[in-house]
Amino acid sequence: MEQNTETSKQQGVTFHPAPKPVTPIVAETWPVDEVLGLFDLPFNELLFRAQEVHRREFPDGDVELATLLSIKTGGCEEDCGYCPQAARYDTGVEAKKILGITEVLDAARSAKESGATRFCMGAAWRSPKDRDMEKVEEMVRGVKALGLETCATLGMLKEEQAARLKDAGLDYYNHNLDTAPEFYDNVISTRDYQDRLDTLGYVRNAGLKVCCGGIVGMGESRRQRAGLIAQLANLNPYPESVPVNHLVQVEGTPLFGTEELDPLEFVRTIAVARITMPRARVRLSAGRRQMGEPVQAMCFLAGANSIFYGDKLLTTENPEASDDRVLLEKLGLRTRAKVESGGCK
Ligand code: SAM
Ligand code: DTB
Ligand code: SF4
Repeated sequence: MEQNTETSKQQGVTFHPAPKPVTPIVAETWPVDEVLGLFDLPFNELLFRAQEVHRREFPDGDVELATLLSIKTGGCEEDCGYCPQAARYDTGVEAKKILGITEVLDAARSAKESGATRFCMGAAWRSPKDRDMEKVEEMVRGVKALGLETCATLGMLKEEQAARLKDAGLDYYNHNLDTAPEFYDNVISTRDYQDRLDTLGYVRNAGLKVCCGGIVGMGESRRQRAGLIAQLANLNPYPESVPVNHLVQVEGTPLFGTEELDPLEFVRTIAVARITMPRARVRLSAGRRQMGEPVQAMCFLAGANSIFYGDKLLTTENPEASDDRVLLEKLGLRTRAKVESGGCK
């Protein structure tokens, strides 16, 4: 295949040389109008359809618990309008040095003891420097050796960095499209949409699983929410893991003060993600603390089957782990760890 032997440009997507044949990263499976048609369904009809897909694809109905650790906090040079870690916004987040291996492994061990099956390491970087890579690879090797699935989100990658992470034992790379292409310039100016697609292409080519989602509640229209989901669903193949974040409004960021999204619209977004990406782990991500139990329960009904588990996201609050255990128990939802170990709950 020509696209594997030389860099070429087709339909706005750059293909890069890869050692083995790969398929183009974008397909046209879900036109935006069709995705919008799902959003426009009567609420109960939409949830019914999402439940049908969810039960068919995930008969165990388990919920994955993923614990997040900020391995490098604050001081980021980018201008993402939602982000408390961007150095240019006065949000009270202090820039810190990269964590040491012991601290990371202690956190991973305690995540595992609490029932998490995936451990995600996040860094406030535009992209990792080569000197950072060795440290991150050591972390990945250590976390993997504990028997956890590994995930990292370090910003934009070069092709060889993706391959190095794969060699170290990384399972997933998280890199979000964040929003629809049409809304993107309202949120970020220091990297463009194509940069994100390029990184996702390198991640795929390296044989890593893709964790890719976005944020809703940033002032985008319903059509633009449909545009984000269409972009994700048209990745070829679509991501194995899809974090749907609700904007956490942080004082000092440009998006602070954005009009709040109707919670039912957030539930709709989860349902549409489930229908368009049937086998993906759809993760109810940032913003759960502000949602309360009834909205989260509706999100699980709409097809969410993964959460960030632990009292903190990267810099903002997540529900207490003990409250999450109570909620899952109340809803009769089993964790993936319990299902895989043959436990009854
Ligand atoms: N610096 C890397 C990057 O941007 O790719 C990795 C870390 S970054 C914090 C990971 C993702 O967190 C962002 O792409 C965004 O989707 C999400 N995020 C950041 N701040 C958020 C906020 N205030 N509310 C909701 N999601 C947020
Ligand atoms: C993702 O999509 N959401 C997570 C994870 N990937 C890295 C991050 C949410 C960050 C929320 C804001 C904060 O805590 O700083
Ligand atoms: Fe930096 Fe990532 Fe925050 Fe953007 S989202 S400012 S790249 S840490």
